[in-house]
Amino acid sequence: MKPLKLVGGYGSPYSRKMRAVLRFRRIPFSWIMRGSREDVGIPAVPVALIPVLVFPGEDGKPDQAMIDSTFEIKRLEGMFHERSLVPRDPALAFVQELLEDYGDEWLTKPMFHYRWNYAADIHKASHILPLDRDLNLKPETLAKASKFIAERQISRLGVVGSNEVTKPVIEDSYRRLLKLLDNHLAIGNRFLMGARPGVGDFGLFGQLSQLTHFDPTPAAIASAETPRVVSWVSQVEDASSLEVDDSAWISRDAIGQSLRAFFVEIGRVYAPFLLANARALKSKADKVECEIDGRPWLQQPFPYQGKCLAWLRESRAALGDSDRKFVDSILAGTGAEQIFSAAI
Ligand SMILES: N[C@@H](CCC(=O)N[C@@H](CS)C(=O)NCC(=O)O)C(=O)O
Repeated sequence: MKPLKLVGGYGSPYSRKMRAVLRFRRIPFSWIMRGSREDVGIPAVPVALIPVLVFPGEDGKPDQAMIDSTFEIKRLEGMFHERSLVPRDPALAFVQELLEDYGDEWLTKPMFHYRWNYAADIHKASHILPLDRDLNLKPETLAKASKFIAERQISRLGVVGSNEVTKPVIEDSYRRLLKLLDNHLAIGNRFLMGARPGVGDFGLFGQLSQLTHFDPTPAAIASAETPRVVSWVSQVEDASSLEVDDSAWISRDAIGQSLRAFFVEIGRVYAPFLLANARALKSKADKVECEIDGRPWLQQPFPYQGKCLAWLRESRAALGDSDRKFVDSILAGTGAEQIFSAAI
């Protein structure tokens, strides 16, 4: 098979997630920076998002392009069986899915918040992102592009719910996540669920690739407080040399307090958001208003995250009875169980 193409950006967490996935899975691909001179002949996708994954059309058929890292990973799972990111045990696979969703959909809030709130972070991202597409930009063009991107992104802070009131909620949730990942690694774990990475690891990795290595404010917090997490992120970025087999996944009885702490965190911040967002969408309200971590939360409803809640519920419902009971027993008392039990 010809190599796939991954079209994305260095500053895009989901692009970094997919690149790390392809590297770990040892699937041949070429990396194309969106908007660069190499970005030619890529089939159109329904929504202008990155990363775009392009599957070569064999036997003269046209290439096929798709978006959305979660579904890109699923398609790869169907095509390639070695070095899968999904445990064979359906209950553990579900737990990975929940962790991936939290990484993709909550951690993107701290990522976007830090990048477009603090002067040093705004300056770095707004100047480097245009150069990633064209290294030879003239200074005047770069100045215009930086101003444009900074203004556009800052105007979108409300879309992820970042404002003066929610700032401590978002920042505290980032610091807690760093601490609980640090603790999980410090007690001898290499990845979230054993000695091999799953979709959950890559979900966290995508956002952390920016938070701990690119954006100055959150990167300084990570190196000062949890250097182990900074190193973990470097290791997940390219885990192509890691040898794995099925025994590398943890068994059900090895799920301990350090992993359970992630579900407590999900219950604390992500669950109330997901539920309030779904209720706002259902009632066609123009705002999501709720309380998260003891503070008022206000943002625009986010239709995609309404779908995330529905997909999580479907996945749990599709489990066999004993697998569902096991998942419920892991989530019981963490707060994350509300995602599945609360009325919308
Ligand atoms: N759920 C999607 C999210 C993709 C996404 O939001 N990508 C951002 C960049 S990280 C994007 O393309 N935003 C539009 C833009 O930058 O113009 C995924 O997992 O791939």
